[in-house]
Amino acid sequence: MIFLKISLRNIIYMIKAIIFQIIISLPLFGQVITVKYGPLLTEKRTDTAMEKWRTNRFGQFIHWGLYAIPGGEWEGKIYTGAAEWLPVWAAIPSAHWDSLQYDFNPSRFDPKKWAKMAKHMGARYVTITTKHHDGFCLWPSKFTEFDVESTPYNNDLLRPFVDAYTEEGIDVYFYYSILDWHHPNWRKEIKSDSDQFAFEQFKSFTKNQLEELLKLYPEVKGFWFDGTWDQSWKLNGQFSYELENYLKKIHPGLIVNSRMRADEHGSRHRDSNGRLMGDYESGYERRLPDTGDTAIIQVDWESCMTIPENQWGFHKDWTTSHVKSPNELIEMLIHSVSLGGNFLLNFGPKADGTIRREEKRIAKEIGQWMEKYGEAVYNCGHAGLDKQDWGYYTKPKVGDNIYMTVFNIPINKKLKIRLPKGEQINKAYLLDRPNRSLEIQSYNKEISLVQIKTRSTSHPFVIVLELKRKES
Ligand code: FHN
Repeated sequence: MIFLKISLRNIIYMIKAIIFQIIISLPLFGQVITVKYGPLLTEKRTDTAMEKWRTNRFGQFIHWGLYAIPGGEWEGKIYTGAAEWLPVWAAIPSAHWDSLQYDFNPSRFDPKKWAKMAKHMGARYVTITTKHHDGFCLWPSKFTEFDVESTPYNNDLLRPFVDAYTEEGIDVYFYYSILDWHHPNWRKEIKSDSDQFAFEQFKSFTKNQLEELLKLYPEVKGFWFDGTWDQSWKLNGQFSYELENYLKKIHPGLIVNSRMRADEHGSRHRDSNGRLMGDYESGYERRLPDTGDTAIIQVDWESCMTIPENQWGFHKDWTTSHVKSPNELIEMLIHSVSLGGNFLLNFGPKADGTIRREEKRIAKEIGQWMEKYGEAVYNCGHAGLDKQDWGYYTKPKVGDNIYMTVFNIPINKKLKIRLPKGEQINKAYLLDRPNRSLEIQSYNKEISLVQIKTRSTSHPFVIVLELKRKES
């Protein structure tokens, strides 16, 4: 009897333990959480606008605003943090910061020069900060006085900017910060009814400004939202869902990044079931997916990158961190493309409207490289081959060729290639010397070697691989 009692208790205990195990492992078995305000679409977009976004691959990011005036320096002290966050680093009262608008006079702003520089660098799209976290607007907005119209410059900056870039054939995107340190109704958290009331006003302001931007600049291809990490915005999943839907209705083809959205459970970028919201993943800030993370090719994505360690707006002192070289930046670009992503490289113009010498030089060097090898970037994506130590494969959407962008040459000058079963190399040649084939050697059944002769170069270079099916 005792035996029976114990075993019954044990059985009940075991059943409880099993139920508990099942419950905790449900997410592993794909337990689905009900989400009403998740992605508008669950597949990659296939429309022309999104196809163009993918073809572009390389973009220029521009952070420009009042923060360019102090350039990271306040009352004689240099703050090494990001220049656009200076009001936080130096605890500057907002009235004091906002009065910088009376000093904003970019008299040397020549957007045609900017656009030409971007074009020569090889950028196919540009994303400019229309309003950053401090709330200052680069366009004359009906909904605030804290804009370019109330500066000594008193001219719309976005109109000539959009015209100049469009003329160069560069697609224009608008960065827009939801977070707004200037707006009286912005709330970080909703703690009371009055916060709720204020935030409702703020939501209308946001919607009005976005509509205004689309009306004034119908050429714009999309919005790049930022500053969406606070609880107030995350609690408004339904609103951001409806806003995305609405903006896309009034501006067909509009592209928005994943930062815009949270679902009704507060999950950002991806909904509570891991599905991407917005049209592309924009969480890769100053970082890239690991080269082995080929799962990322399931979605569209973009990495945005600074030239120094972490400076977006103009900072006077670039010596406080590592400044990436053109080769390092080219490698990041190719790394992105090899995993089917876009690369958005940031520039922080000065307050007078000119671009710093270092940025011009970097843009020029990248441009010289792109002119020669851009074929391995535009309209290219993941090649489906295992990455090797010499660099990255990319594959154009059209055609069968594969590009190998070489960053590291082995001492034996033989580049390893592991091919999928049934494939063999038909031909390999340097992209800039198509008439001379490179020697191919067999290493073993799966691996071939491409022999480089006396290549000595200070820049990465591209080899074209032509594959063919093995005869059986
Ligand atoms: O806080 C901003 C930062 O200043 C900059 O604009 C970057 C660009 O991706 N976004 C924010 C941080 O995520």
